Parts: sequence; structure tokens; C-alpha cells
Amino acid sequence: MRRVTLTQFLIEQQRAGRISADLRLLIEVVARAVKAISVNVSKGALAGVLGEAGTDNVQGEAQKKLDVIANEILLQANEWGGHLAAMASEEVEEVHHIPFDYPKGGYLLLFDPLDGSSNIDVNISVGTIFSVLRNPPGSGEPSEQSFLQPGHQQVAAGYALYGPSTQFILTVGKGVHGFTLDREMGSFVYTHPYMSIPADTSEYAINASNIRHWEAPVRRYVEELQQGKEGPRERDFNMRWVASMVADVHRILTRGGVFMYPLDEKCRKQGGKLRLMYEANPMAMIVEQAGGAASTGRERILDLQPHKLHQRVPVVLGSLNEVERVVAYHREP
Ligand code: P6P
Repeated sequence: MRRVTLTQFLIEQQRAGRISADLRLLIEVVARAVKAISVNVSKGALAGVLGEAGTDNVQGEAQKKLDVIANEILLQANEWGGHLAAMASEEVEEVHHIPFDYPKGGYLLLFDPLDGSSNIDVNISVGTIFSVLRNPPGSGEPSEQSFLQPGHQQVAAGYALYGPSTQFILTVGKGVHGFTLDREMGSFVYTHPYMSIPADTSEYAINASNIRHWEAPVRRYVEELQQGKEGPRERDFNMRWVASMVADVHRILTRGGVFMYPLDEKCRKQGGKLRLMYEANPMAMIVEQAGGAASTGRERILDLQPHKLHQRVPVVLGSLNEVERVVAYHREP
């Protein structure tokens, strides 16, 4: 069967009027950067890229060497193309402006360059998450405020998963499409058209060590799953927790499931653990485009009005009927 590459897919999307030439360029540049990150991730100890960088990021988290490498790759790859007005990264406090000697475009790119990096040193899958917004017209040099748009304003979102194979998952608002890296050819091949999440599932993902810190609705929901056939759900459930959001979300996109990172005492004061702008929002767009749902437990994630670039939110996403049940439990008195 003739293999369609990401480049051809994007040209066809542009030809169909679904994306602009600049957005096509943006996605191709991000995909190229992801290939470079994949090369570094897969070298591991051979390239001396494991372990701590000896620095902390804006989140106060110790940076891994690969966090810094992946961040640099994405910033440098996207500066010169003329498609961006500015960038924002989980690893950088401030907005990253386009150097004055390069032309600027109409898009804002946000990313978590290496999500789940605590898994790097133990060789478990990690990923890159990205989100694309339009730079508000007439706003001049973008500020943090330019980025603070609700997630439903995203024009594209996606992630790369550095697993047994490197996959690139993308939505431009017309379904979710998956590509697999052919390392010999160096191109992403269109392998997963129109990915969709089953509305029902028997698999959930949560860090159960935090159970004593959860709010009552989440605790009730998870305990019912754990009761299996003997409980009100009348069937057994399975649990998975990779501690790489990209890996857990990809499993859900592939076979269904529900992923939860609710409020707990450790993250309550920040409003949650996961970041809204470059983790929750892009994943929420992908999940909804695949027929699933994404909520804080109380509100649709894509409707949230951001207040800070690095703000955090509770996340419940995946199979529609399970997310709706968690939301219903939050609504009960
Ligand atoms: P915990 C990785 O650090 C991350 O941001 C997500 O990718 C992942 O789902 C979560 O945090 C894991 O958190 O508390 O289980 O280590």
C-alpha cells in the first residue's frame, strides 16, 4: 500500500483549506524537532544525556539533561521559520520572543518539551506535548497575556511519544491522526487515521498513592472501580499508571480508558499538578477530537480562562461515559 507521509498529509490538509501554509510549516518544523529529540532520547547513556542537568525549571523541578536538550531543540528549530510570533515552554519562566533578525508570523507555540522526564533514567516512555494558538491580531510583541486564551481557541495540538516506536499524534480540529517514525527514511508515516476513544472502558489511570488526599467524588469513583464485579459497577477494572501523561493518554487514545490527576494535598494550593496551557489544553483538544471528554471534574478544560502561563489544573480525561460519571459525582450534594 502506498505510504502517506506527514508532509503529504499536511499538504492535503492545506489544499482542503483546513490549515494555512504557515501552520503547515509550523507542524513540519515541530515534527522535525521531535525527530531530533527522539534521536537524543534513544541514545540514552550512550550519549551522556541521562541524569540531572544540575538546574531547576520554572516549576522548581530538577531538570534532566534531556529536558534542557529537548527545550533547546524546539526553541532553535522554531525561531527562524517566520511562522511564529512567540513561544512558551514548561522549562522557561518567561515568554520566548523571536530574535529581532527573524521575521514573525501569526502563531503562538507552547510546549512541554519532555513530559514524564522522571522516567528517562529508568528507560520508560516519555513525550513532547505542543499546542498552537493564534497571536491576537494587533497585539504587537506578544506578552504572557497573548497566550492566556481558553483551550477551545487552539488551532492545533499534538504530542510525540518516544516509546518502542516514535509516534506523532496531531489534530488540527478535524479528527486525530497518528504517524509513526520510519527511522530508515527519516519520515513520519500516516499509520493511524481518525483515532477514536471508546465511550466505555474498564481501565483507569491514577496515582493511587494519593488516595488519602483526594476529594470525596474522586475517592468514591475510584473505590467503586476497585470493588469491581462485587461493587456498583458490576465489572472488574484494570489500573495503569506510567507517570508519563503522554504514555497514559496515548494508551487511552488507542484503546480507551480514563486518566485522572485530581487535586490532592500536595498540589492543592497550586490548583493541581498538571499544567493547563501545554499539558491539559492540548491533550483535552486531542481527546475531544477523538470523541472523548476532558474536565477538571467540574468544568470542561477547553473552556477555562487561563490566568497564568504556568498555571495548573485538575485533569479527568478519556472515555466519555467515565468522565461524565466523575463529573456527575462532583455535582452530587
Ligand atoms: P506523579 C510527569 O512529571 C507529569 O507531569 C505527567 O506526565 C504525569 O502524568 C504526572 O506528572 C505524574 O505525576 O505524581 O505520579 O509523579
